[in-house]
Amino acid sequence: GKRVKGVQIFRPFVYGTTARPFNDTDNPRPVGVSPDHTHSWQVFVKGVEDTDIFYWLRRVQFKLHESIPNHLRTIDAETIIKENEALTGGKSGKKPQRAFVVNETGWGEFEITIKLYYDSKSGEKPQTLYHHLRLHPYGRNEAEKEAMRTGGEVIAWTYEEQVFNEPFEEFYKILTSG
Ligand code: SLL
Repeated sequence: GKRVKGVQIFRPFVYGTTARPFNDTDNPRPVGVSPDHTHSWQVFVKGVEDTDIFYWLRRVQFKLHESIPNHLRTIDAETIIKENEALTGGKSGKKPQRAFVVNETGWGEFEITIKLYYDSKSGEKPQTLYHHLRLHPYGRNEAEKEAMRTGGEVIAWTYEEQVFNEPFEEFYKILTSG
């Protein structure tokens, strides 16, 4: 295929983790979860303000710590889209899923490897991101830590921009017909 010369397409997205300590009120440890697990957490890749990214990002593979069963988690856009289609018209009241996401519980922080796979028409190789799972309040100062403590959530999110440089014509159409 031919490339569209002199063109760069930017698509914003956000990735990271959100963690919550177990407690007796709004986040009890689920039945069956090991008593040494202290937190529930999730890792995700999604569009900014939940905008659609499934048209350019087709698969995300999360590599978790090896102490976690099934530590390689692969999420396909196609699977989420099918699940969303099954929801429409349903009475479940569930909202469509816009994110590549893995929900887990655990006790320790570690580095998560996030591999992004693009639409095959893009000709782009997969790209790898690294993200440190944060369970404990952090910050540049005590005030920032205190804010996380009282918020009950430890948020570690990174805003990124995916650049497609001189995309193939076919992929350019996909990128711009949204
Ligand atoms: C640490 N280097 O020592 C890190 C390792 C591993 C965290 C953290 C296991 C969860 C499960 C879990 O939370 N591992 O057993 O499913 O802090």
